[in-house]
Amino acid sequence: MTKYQVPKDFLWGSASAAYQIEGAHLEDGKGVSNWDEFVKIPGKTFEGSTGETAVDHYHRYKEDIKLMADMGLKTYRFSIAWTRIFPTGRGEVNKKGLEFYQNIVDECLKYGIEPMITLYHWDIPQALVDEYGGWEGSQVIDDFVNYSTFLFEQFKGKVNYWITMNEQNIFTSLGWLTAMHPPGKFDDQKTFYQVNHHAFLAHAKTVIAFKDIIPDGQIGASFAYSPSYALDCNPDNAMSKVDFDNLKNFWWMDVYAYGRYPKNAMTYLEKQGIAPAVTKEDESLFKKAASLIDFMGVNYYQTTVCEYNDLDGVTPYAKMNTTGVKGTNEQTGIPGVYKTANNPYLATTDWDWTIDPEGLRYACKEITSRYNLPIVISENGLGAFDTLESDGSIHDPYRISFLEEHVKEVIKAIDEGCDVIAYCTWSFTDLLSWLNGYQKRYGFVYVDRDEKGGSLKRYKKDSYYWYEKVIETNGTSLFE
Ligand code: GCO
Repeated sequence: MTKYQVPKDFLWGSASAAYQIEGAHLEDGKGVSNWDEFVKIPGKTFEGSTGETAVDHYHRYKEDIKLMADMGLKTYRFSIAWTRIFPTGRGEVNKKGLEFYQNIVDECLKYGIEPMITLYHWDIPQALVDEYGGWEGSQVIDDFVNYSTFLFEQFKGKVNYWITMNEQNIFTSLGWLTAMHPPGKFDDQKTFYQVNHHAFLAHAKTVIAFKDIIPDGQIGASFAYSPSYALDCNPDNAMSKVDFDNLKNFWWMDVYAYGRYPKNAMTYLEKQGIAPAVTKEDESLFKKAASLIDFMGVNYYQTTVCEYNDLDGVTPYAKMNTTGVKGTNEQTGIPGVYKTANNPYLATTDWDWTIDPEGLRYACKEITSRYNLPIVISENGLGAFDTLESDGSIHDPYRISFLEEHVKEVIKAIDEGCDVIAYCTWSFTDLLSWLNGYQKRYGFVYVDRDEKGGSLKRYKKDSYYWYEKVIETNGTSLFE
């Protein structure tokens, strides 16, 4: 392979999630999810934004997928809402809900777009939360496997790429540690680790069942990976990086890829009495699933910097990445990237997320060297304020710069031996940001709406045409 080329069958894609795009939150028999309830709590979402309408993908999926086809998109990653299939989590199937996703898959296949299905993107049936606490109850494992295997049977022969969990580290952290996501619990560490253990078991049993139903399919989990850098060469800071990685990164990726928890982190949690109870059967399920997964999914947005925590000297804490970040205006020309007043060298998004394109190559190389697994970059994108011009155009050079810098790093990672098989931007159309409403736009396609509604009309941004060219030239246009 000559330098800076990607395999001809590389999957240039884009991603979405059911609750963030579909709307029709109670239409055609769909059941109530935890998010349908959570958004009703005053103050939890930006200006009370909800996914009740979202960007109406439920009714406009043909138009959206046609826009994907016109772009030349190779894969579309989307999630299935559990409550459209089983409105109360299990039992009678909602045929209209199933039909919606069959139509999406058929529409993709009509244009030669590879469907990539995420089984769980944070919207658990409220009925299961009411019945046994959702992810807190061990029954969720069998209910999730029942839901997943039903879908495998429905889509075998049509859908080859599957993701079990989307950002398990995020939905559990925000749900049980920060109260920002359902069920809105704060610092409930012991439950947090037990909930994760249930999710790991649900993932493992699903992977094992998958290989019996779709043996030639590809399956993995998507982890929100923020690679860590030690603040400097001070051994205390280097050690805090090791501790941070074991507790905040490898805690998930080691279970997915090795089938076991990282030992140092487990020891640390056991000393605090908050470690999950792991049976021999659990361990053998984890190991079997780890031997079967086909890729590591990575949602990448930023890196973090680790410094010794002189408060208690044990729990590492991550600081905003204030060093070594090249994303300053001058170097990447990303006008939308602001430097905060107290961190003149910090390059961040409008929501203070560090911009560090090389961090994505770091992530790919770390995964390759630690796990030697193929990689699906299942999310990477820039949430920003976009402006719809009077002529219907949207000029988003900051998004083009952000994506260009990151895609170049992916191509360099491939050149250095990383087996990256797909790159999915977040997101194709603008959509609902869980906590930041509709103002935080990620799409190649602008959707005319704000927190109060809108025409929902679609408009191609400049970045749409940019990505069309990248796909057409299989990435070589970036190095011309
Ligand atoms: C946001 C986030 C989300 C996530 C995605 C996680 O701003 O709300 O960026 O959109 O990226 O849902 O998988």
